[in-house]
Amino acid sequence: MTVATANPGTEPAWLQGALAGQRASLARAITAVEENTVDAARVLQAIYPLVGRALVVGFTGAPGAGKSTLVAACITEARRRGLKVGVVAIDPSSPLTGGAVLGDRIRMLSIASDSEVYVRSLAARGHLGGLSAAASRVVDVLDAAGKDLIIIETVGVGQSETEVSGLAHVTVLVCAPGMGDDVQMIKAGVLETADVYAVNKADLPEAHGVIRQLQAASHLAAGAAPAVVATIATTGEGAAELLDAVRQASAARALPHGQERLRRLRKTLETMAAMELERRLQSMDAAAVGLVCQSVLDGRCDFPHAVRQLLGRAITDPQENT
Ligand SMILES: Nc1nc2c(ncn2[C@@H]2O[C@H](COP(=O)(O)OP(=O)(O)OP(=O)(O)O)[C@@H](O)[C@H]2O)c(=O)[nH]1
Ligand SMILES: [Mg+2]
Repeated sequence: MTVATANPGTEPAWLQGALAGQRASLARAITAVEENTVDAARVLQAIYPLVGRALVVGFTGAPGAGKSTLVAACITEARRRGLKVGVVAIDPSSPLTGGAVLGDRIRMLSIASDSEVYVRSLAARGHLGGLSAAASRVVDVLDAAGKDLIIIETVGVGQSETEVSGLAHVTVLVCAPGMGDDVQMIKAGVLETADVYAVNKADLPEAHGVIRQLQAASHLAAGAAPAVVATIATTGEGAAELLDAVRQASAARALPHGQERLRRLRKTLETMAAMELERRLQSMDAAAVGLVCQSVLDGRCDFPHAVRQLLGRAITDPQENT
């Protein structure tokens, strides 16, 4: 068995470039882990010693609330503070609102040419091991590449969003007035998973009502009451306060670097092991599986035992041990 080396300095130039945060090399490393190409194992081996330093923030909220605009404003503010920023945008062009993709918003700003800002969009479908697993590996590459702040922008309010916000240390729920996403209408569970509420479009008069509702809702939270921050993403107002609130919320949850690194490595290894097990189960000898099924039907074998037999076969089948 060959093991990719983890010694710094022995990696190919593109991988060293990626770890140094160079844009083109970073793109190659991210594609490798996103699409699980032949380079993936080598990239993963190189990054995990370095993972666990970045602050990871998820932005969620209804389509059109202004997430992309607000993320762009927060990037500008973070750069003002000297932070290196990575962004993972999940399916950023919502068909519901036709909202501009994050990339478009960023192209309009001075951060477009900033080499310390790296933005990557992930399609919502078609990832090995699922979207959140792919997003998690991409976040880890950005972390290893020295980004201080990594922002994940998700779409809508759904399963994938909840999953993806689970990758973040801090989740910001972006609300806006007049979009049918009044507090009562925000899907159950979403308010509770957020650590900070951003009331965007605070230039609109109806924003006051949303702020009041969220302030009331924040006191119902089980843990620390989420901060409610008013923002006007189009002008950047409130972005500094929002980043301050995020920083404050993160203080309560930060793990020491070593522990965080282990937690993230474990997550990736578990995903990859599950993917490999799935692949082996799918490609198992049909006759052998048939025998196990038959023994269940005949009452010679109970379910837990049958499951253990399948798992045992999947792991030890010599055909699969290549
Ligand atoms: N008045 C006002 N409009 C804003 C503000 N922030 C964003 N918008 C507008 O709201 C619309 C939607 O903004 P996006 O940033 O695309 O919203 P989004 O939440 O990313 O949308 P999806 O990606 O489609 O879910 C755009 O037309 C923005 O210009 C704000 O603070 N005030
Ligand atoms: Mg968007």
